[in-house]
Amino acid sequence: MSLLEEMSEWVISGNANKVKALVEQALAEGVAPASIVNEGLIPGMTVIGAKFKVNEVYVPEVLIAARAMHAGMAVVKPLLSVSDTKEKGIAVIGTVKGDLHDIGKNLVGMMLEGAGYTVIDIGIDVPPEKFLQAVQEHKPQIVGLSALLTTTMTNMKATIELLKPYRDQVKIMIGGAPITPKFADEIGADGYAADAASAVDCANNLLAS
Ligand code: B1M
Repeated sequence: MSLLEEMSEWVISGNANKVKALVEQALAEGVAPASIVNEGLIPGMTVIGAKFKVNEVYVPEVLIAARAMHAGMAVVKPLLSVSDTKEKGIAVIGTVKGDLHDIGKNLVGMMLEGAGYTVIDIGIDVPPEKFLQAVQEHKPQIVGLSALLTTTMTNMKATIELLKPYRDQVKIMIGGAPITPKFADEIGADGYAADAASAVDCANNLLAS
Protein backbone atom coordinates (compact mmCIF):
# COMPACT_ATOMS: atom_id res chain seq x y z
CA MET A 1 0.00 0.00 0.00
CA SER A 2 1.36 3.44 -0.89
CA LEU A 3 1.81 6.16 1.70
CA LEU A 4 -1.18 8.07 0.31
CA GLU A 5 -3.40 4.98 0.32
CA GLU A 6 -2.37 4.35 3.90
CA MET A 7 -3.27 7.97 4.70
CA SER A 8 -6.75 7.46 3.22
CA GLU A 9 -7.22 4.33 5.32
CA TRP A 10 -6.35 6.20 8.51
CA VAL A 11 -8.80 8.98 7.58
CA ILE A 12 -11.47 6.32 7.12
CA SER A 13 -10.69 4.77 10.49
CA GLY A 14 -10.46 8.24 12.04
CA ASN A 15 -6.96 8.15 13.50
CA ALA A 16 -5.94 11.83 13.63
CA ASN A 17 -2.45 11.15 15.04
CA LYS A 18 -1.62 8.64 12.31
CA VAL A 19 -2.95 10.93 9.59
CA LYS A 20 -0.91 13.87 10.89
CA ALA A 21 2.24 11.72 11.14
CA LEU A 22 1.75 10.34 7.60
CA VAL A 23 1.23 13.82 6.17
CA GLU A 24 4.47 14.93 7.82
CA GLN A 25 6.26 11.83 6.51
CA ALA A 26 4.91 12.38 3.00
CA LEU A 27 6.07 16.00 3.02
CA ALA A 28 9.51 14.93 4.27
CA GLU A 29 9.67 12.43 1.39
CA GLY A 30 8.88 15.19 -1.09
CA VAL A 31 5.27 14.30 -1.93
CA ALA A 32 3.53 17.40 -3.32
CA PRO A 33 1.08 19.02 -0.88
CA ALA A 34 -1.68 18.90 -3.52
CA SER A 35 -1.20 15.14 -3.96
CA ILE A 36 -1.48 14.68 -0.22
CA VAL A 37 -4.87 16.44 -0.25
CA ASN A 38 -6.25 15.08 -3.51
CA GLU A 39 -4.90 11.53 -3.35
CA GLY A 40 -4.63 10.96 0.41
CA LEU A 41 -7.06 12.99 2.50
CA ILE A 42 -10.03 13.63 0.17
CA PRO A 43 -10.37 9.99 -1.02
CA GLY A 44 -10.63 8.89 2.62
CA MET A 45 -13.51 11.29 3.26
CA THR A 46 -15.13 10.22 -0.01
CA VAL A 47 -15.22 6.63 1.19
CA ILE A 48 -16.72 7.73 4.51
CA GLY A 49 -19.34 9.78 2.64
CA ALA A 50 -20.33 6.81 0.52
CA LYS A 51 -20.56 4.52 3.56
CA PHE A 52 -22.60 7.12 5.49
CA LYS A 53 -25.05 7.32 2.63
CA VAL A 54 -25.84 3.60 2.81
CA ASN A 55 -25.83 3.49 6.64
CA GLU A 56 -22.60 1.51 6.83
CA VAL A 57 -21.21 4.18 9.16
CA TYR A 58 -23.04 6.74 11.31
CA VAL A 59 -22.63 10.33 12.53
CA PRO A 60 -19.87 9.61 15.11
CA GLU A 61 -17.66 7.84 12.54
CA VAL A 62 -18.11 10.72 10.11
CA LEU A 63 -17.17 13.26 12.78
CA ILE A 64 -14.11 11.24 13.79
CA ALA A 65 -13.00 10.82 10.16
CA ALA A 66 -13.48 14.54 9.53
CA ARG A 67 -11.37 15.32 12.59
CA ALA A 68 -8.61 13.05 11.24
CA MET A 69 -8.81 14.75 7.85
CA HIS A 70 -8.59 18.16 9.50
CA ALA A 71 -5.49 17.07 11.48
CA GLY A 72 -3.80 16.33 8.15
CA MET A 73 -5.14 19.44 6.46
CA ALA A 74 -3.77 21.62 9.27
CA VAL A 75 -0.25 20.43 8.42
CA VAL A 76 -0.52 20.67 4.67
CA LYS A 77 -2.78 23.71 4.17
CA PRO A 78 -0.12 26.41 4.70
CA LEU A 79 1.97 24.75 1.99
CA LEU A 80 -0.73 24.71 -0.65
CA SER A 81 -0.84 27.37 -3.28
CA VAL A 82 -4.30 28.42 -4.35
CA SER A 83 -4.05 26.57 -7.66
CA ASP A 84 -2.78 23.39 -6.01
CA THR A 85 -6.01 21.72 -4.97
CA LYS A 86 -8.74 20.47 -7.24
CA GLU A 87 -10.94 23.16 -5.75
CA LYS A 88 -14.52 22.62 -6.76
CA GLY A 89 -15.84 26.00 -5.70
CA ILE A 90 -16.88 28.06 -2.71
CA ALA A 91 -19.86 27.05 -0.60
CA VAL A 92 -21.41 29.35 1.97
CA ILE A 93 -23.46 27.34 4.44
CA GLY A 94 -25.55 28.23 7.46
CA THR A 95 -28.56 27.29 9.56
CA VAL A 96 -31.42 29.68 8.90
CA LYS A 97 -32.78 32.36 11.20
CA GLY A 98 -34.38 31.16 14.42
CA ASP A 99 -32.75 27.74 14.20
CA LEU A 100 -29.89 26.69 16.47
CA HIS A 101 -29.38 23.12 15.21
CA ASP A 102 -25.95 22.74 13.67
CA ILE A 103 -24.87 19.10 13.85
CA GLY A 104 -26.25 18.24 10.41
CA LYS A 105 -25.06 21.51 8.90
CA ASN A 106 -21.56 20.88 10.26
CA LEU A 107 -21.54 17.41 8.71
CA VAL A 108 -22.58 18.87 5.38
CA GLY A 109 -19.73 21.38 5.68
CA MET A 110 -17.20 18.66 6.47
CA MET A 111 -18.32 16.51 3.57
CA LEU A 112 -18.18 19.42 1.16
CA GLU A 113 -14.73 20.32 2.45
CA GLY A 114 -13.68 16.69 2.13
CA ALA A 115 -14.88 16.75 -1.47
CA GLY A 116 -12.71 19.75 -2.34
CA TYR A 117 -15.01 22.73 -1.73
CA THR A 118 -13.92 25.79 0.21
CA VAL A 119 -16.57 26.02 2.89
CA ILE A 120 -17.51 29.27 4.57
CA ASP A 121 -19.72 28.36 7.48
CA ILE A 122 -21.61 31.42 8.65
CA GLY A 123 -23.13 29.63 11.62
CA ILE A 124 -26.57 29.21 13.14
CA ASP A 125 -29.60 31.51 13.46
CA VAL A 126 -28.50 33.24 10.27
CA PRO A 127 -30.88 35.94 9.01
CA PRO A 128 -31.41 36.29 5.24
CA GLU A 129 -29.43 39.56 5.25
CA LYS A 130 -26.35 37.74 6.56
CA PHE A 131 -26.57 35.16 3.76
CA LEU A 132 -26.83 38.07 1.31
CA GLN A 133 -23.79 39.74 2.86
CA ALA A 134 -21.82 36.48 2.64
CA VAL A 135 -22.73 36.05 -1.03
CA GLN A 136 -21.58 39.58 -1.79
CA GLU A 137 -18.37 39.14 0.18
CA HIS A 138 -17.29 35.60 -0.75
CA LYS A 139 -18.87 35.18 -4.19
CA PRO A 140 -19.71 31.49 -3.67
CA GLN A 141 -21.00 29.15 -6.35
CA ILE A 142 -23.15 27.32 -3.79
CA VAL A 143 -25.25 28.55 -0.87
CA GLY A 144 -26.43 25.84 1.52
CA LEU A 145 -29.33 26.43 3.89
CA SER A 146 -30.09 24.07 6.75
CA ALA A 147 -33.24 23.96 8.91
CA LEU A 148 -34.37 21.43 11.49
CA LEU A 149 -37.59 23.04 12.65
CA THR A 150 -40.88 23.29 10.83
CA THR A 151 -41.13 26.80 12.25
CA THR A 152 -37.84 27.92 10.66
CA MET A 153 -38.30 26.30 7.24
CA THR A 154 -40.12 29.44 6.11
CA ASN A 155 -36.96 31.44 6.66
CA MET A 156 -35.38 29.45 3.82
CA LYS A 157 -37.94 30.99 1.48
CA ALA A 158 -37.19 34.50 2.78
CA THR A 159 -33.46 33.87 2.24
CA ILE A 160 -33.97 32.58 -1.29
CA GLU A 161 -36.10 35.61 -2.12
CA LEU A 162 -33.46 38.01 -0.85
CA LEU A 163 -30.80 36.27 -2.95
CA LYS A 164 -32.90 36.66 -6.11
CA PRO A 165 -30.57 39.22 -7.77
CA TYR A 166 -27.69 36.71 -7.45
CA ARG A 167 -29.46 33.61 -8.77
CA ASP A 168 -27.50 33.58 -12.02
CA GLN A 169 -24.24 33.37 -10.04
CA VAL A 170 -25.13 31.05 -7.18
CA LYS A 171 -26.98 27.77 -6.80
CA ILE A 172 -28.98 27.30 -3.62
CA MET A 173 -29.35 23.91 -2.00
CA ILE A 174 -31.34 23.15 1.11
CA GLY A 175 -31.63 20.33 3.58
CA GLY A 176 -32.54 19.30 7.11
CA ALA A 177 -34.84 16.72 8.67
CA PRO A 178 -38.21 18.40 7.87
CA ILE A 179 -37.23 19.41 4.33
CA THR A 180 -38.63 17.55 1.31
CA PRO A 181 -37.86 17.80 -2.39
CA LYS A 182 -41.38 19.14 -2.86
CA PHE A 183 -40.74 21.95 -0.38
CA ALA A 184 -37.44 22.73 -2.11
CA ASP A 185 -39.32 23.09 -5.40
CA GLU A 186 -42.04 25.20 -3.85
CA ILE A 187 -39.64 27.78 -2.46
CA GLY A 188 -37.46 27.88 -5.57
CA ALA A 189 -34.31 26.18 -4.29
CA ASP A 190 -32.03 24.71 -6.96
CA GLY A 191 -31.42 21.50 -5.07
CA TYR A 192 -32.27 19.38 -2.04
CA ALA A 193 -30.16 16.81 -0.24
CA ALA A 194 -31.36 14.33 2.35
CA ASP A 195 -27.98 13.81 4.01
CA ALA A 196 -24.44 15.13 4.09
CA ALA A 197 -23.06 12.74 1.46
CA SER A 198 -25.93 13.53 -0.90
CA ALA A 199 -25.21 17.22 -0.33
CA VAL A 200 -21.86 16.70 -2.09
CA ASP A 201 -23.58 14.97 -5.03
CA CYS A 202 -26.18 17.75 -5.09
CA ALA A 203 -23.53 20.51 -5.14
CA ASN A 204 -21.54 18.70 -7.85
CA ASN A 205 -24.66 18.25 -9.96
CA LEU A 206 -25.71 21.86 -9.53
CA LEU A 207 -22.30 23.10 -10.66
CA ALA A 208 -22.32 20.73 -13.63
CA SER A 209 -25.80 21.85 -14.74
CO1 B1M B 1 -33.99 20.10 18.63
N1 B1M B 1 -35.62 19.53 17.70
N2 B1M B 1 -34.95 21.60 19.39
N3 B1M B 1 -32.37 20.43 19.63
N4 B1M B 1 -33.42 18.43 18.10
C1 B1M B 1 -35.51 18.40 16.82
C2 B1M B 1 -35.11 18.79 15.38
C3 B1M B 1 -36.93 17.73 16.91
C4 B1M B 1 -37.35 16.90 15.67
C5 B1M B 1 -37.03 16.91 18.21
C6 B1M B 1 -38.44 16.33 18.41
O1 B1M B 1 -39.32 17.00 18.86
N5 B1M B 1 -38.62 15.08 18.09
C7 B1M B 1 -37.82 18.99 17.12
C8 B1M B 1 -38.32 19.68 15.85
C9 B1M B 1 -39.80 19.47 15.62
C10 B1M B 1 -40.21 20.16 14.38
O2 B1M B 1 -40.10 21.34 14.22
N6 B1M B 1 -40.70 19.36 13.46
C11 B1M B 1 -36.86 19.87 17.91
C12 B1M B 1 -37.25 20.94 18.74
C13 B1M B 1 -38.75 21.14 18.88
C14 B1M B 1 -36.33 21.76 19.40
C15 B1M B 1 -36.63 22.93 20.33
C16 B1M B 1 -37.78 23.86 19.90
C17 B1M B 1 -36.88 22.33 21.72
C18 B1M B 1 -37.32 23.33 22.75
O3 B1M B 1 -36.53 24.15 23.15
N7 B1M B 1 -38.59 23.23 23.11
C19 B1M B 1 -35.28 23.68 20.37
C20 B1M B 1 -35.20 24.71 19.26
C21 B1M B 1 -33.95 25.57 19.36
C22 B1M B 1 -33.79 26.39 18.12
O4 B1M B 1 -33.24 25.90 17.16
N8 B1M B 1 -34.29 27.60 18.13
C23 B1M B 1 -34.34 22.57 20.12
C24 B1M B 1 -33.05 22.54 20.59
C25 B1M B 1 -32.16 21.50 20.41
C26 B1M B 1 -30.79 21.42 21.07
C27 B1M B 1 -30.09 22.77 21.20
C28 B1M B 1 -31.00 20.84 22.44
C29 B1M B 1 -30.07 20.36 20.15
C30 B1M B 1 -29.26 21.00 19.01
C31 B1M B 1 -27.78 20.97 19.27
C32 B1M B 1 -27.02 21.38 18.04
O5 B1M B 1 -27.42 21.21 16.92
N9 B1M B 1 -25.86 21.93 18.33
C33 B1M B 1 -31.24 19.64 19.54
C34 B1M B 1 -31.16 18.37 18.94
C35 B1M B 1 -29.81 17.66 19.03
C36 B1M B 1 -32.23 17.77 18.25
C37 B1M B 1 -32.33 16.35 17.68
C38 B1M B 1 -32.46 15.42 18.88
C39 B1M B 1 -31.19 15.87 16.82
C40 B1M B 1 -30.86 16.78 15.66
C41 B1M B 1 -29.54 16.32 15.05
O6 B1M B 1 -28.51 16.91 15.31
N10 B1M B 1 -29.58 15.21 14.29
C42 B1M B 1 -33.65 16.43 16.82
C43 B1M B 1 -34.46 15.15 16.84
C44 B1M B 1 -34.00 14.20 15.77
O7 B1M B 1 -33.67 14.59 14.67
N11 B1M B 1 -33.98 12.96 16.13
C45 B1M B 1 -34.28 17.67 17.31
C46 B1M B 1 -28.38 14.58 13.72
C47 B1M B 1 -28.00 15.29 12.42
C48 B1M B 1 -26.79 14.61 11.80
O8 B1M B 1 -29.09 15.12 11.52
O9 B1M B 1 -29.64 17.57 11.62
O10 B1M B 1 -31.14 15.94 10.36
P1 B1M B 1 -29.79 16.35 10.81
O11 B1M B 1 -28.88 16.59 9.52
C49 B1M B 1 -28.80 15.64 8.48
C50 B1M B 1 -29.81 15.86 7.35
O12 B1M B 1 -31.00 16.48 7.77
C51 B1M B 1 -29.05 16.63 6.32
O13 B1M B 1 -27.73 16.13 6.45
C52 B1M B 1 -27.45 15.89 7.83
C53 B1M B 1 -26.46 14.76 7.91
O14 B1M B 1 -26.93 13.61 7.28
N12 B1M B 1 -28.96 18.08 6.36
C54 B1M B 1 -28.68 18.75 5.22
C55 B1M B 1 -29.01 18.95 7.36
N13 B1M B 1 -28.80 20.18 6.91
C56 B1M B 1 -28.58 20.10 5.59
C57 B1M B 1 -28.28 21.07 4.64
C58 B1M B 1 -28.09 20.64 3.33
C59 B1M B 1 -28.21 19.31 2.97
C60 B1M B 1 -28.49 18.35 3.90
O15 B1M B 1 -27.80 21.49 2.32
C61 B1M B 1 -27.39 22.78 2.66
